[in-house]
Amino acid sequence: MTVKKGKFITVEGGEGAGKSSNLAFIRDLLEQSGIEVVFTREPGGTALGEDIRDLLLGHKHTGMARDTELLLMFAARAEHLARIILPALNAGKWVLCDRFTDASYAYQGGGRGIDMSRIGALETWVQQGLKPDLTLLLDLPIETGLDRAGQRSEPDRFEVEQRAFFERVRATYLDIAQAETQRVHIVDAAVPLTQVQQQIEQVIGQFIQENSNA
Ligand code: Z5A
Repeated sequence: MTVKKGKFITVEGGEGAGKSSNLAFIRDLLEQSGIEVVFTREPGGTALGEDIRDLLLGHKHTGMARDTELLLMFAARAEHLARIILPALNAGKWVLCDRFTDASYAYQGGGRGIDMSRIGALETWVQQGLKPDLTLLLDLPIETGLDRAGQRSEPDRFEVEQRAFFERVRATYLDIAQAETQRVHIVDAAVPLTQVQQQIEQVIGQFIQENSNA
């Protein structure tokens, strides 16, 4: 895989954590510092990836096997890396991505119970060592997140899962954060939006300072 020059930032979290509410805020912070940002999401980010997203989130294939779900996530990711993420990083742009491989560990590993080593094998194959430089994990209690998410549109194929599923997703995210303290920063997402954004501003500000001349 080609050596990258830009920085790769991902945002993760459970249901209703506020990713959508905060991604534009993060993009503004980066752009205000003169950084050229490519803003994208997973699953999706490419035409093929968005088609895969429809298969994954829609209700046409409700009984999809968990391995199929995992492989589709990584198929979309391979396309995303090849067409969007790597070209942008190699051109010196920063990439801001709504979810990435931590979500595969959390949802397919923690949530669905797929062995983490099998996810790791796919990660190695598809990413060949590429990892985000910074990950913001928006964390909040399951009840709060589900209450917030419930006030929105019709639930997708993941949002209809039981509470225990989301507890496992959250626990896996927190395990990753504990194991990778340099990369993953936990943001308390249960507090009002202005306070969430204060925490984000601090982490992003420091990251820009450390990397703007890199
Ligand atoms: N998935 C996977 O399984 N494996 C993978 O590898 C990948 C993904 C990459 C993609 O959905 C799904 O794919 C996801 C995991 C799975 N599962 N689900 N569902 P997504 O990421 O596109 O959708 P989502 O997770 O449901 O995110 P969302 O719908 O965009 O929600 P959100 O961005 O976290 O929340 P929000 O829309 O910003 O906020 C929710 C509501 O709360 C909204 O009304 C806000 O106004 C409100 N809100 C937000 N923040 C606050 C605060 N601080 N206080 C009060 N109210 C707030």
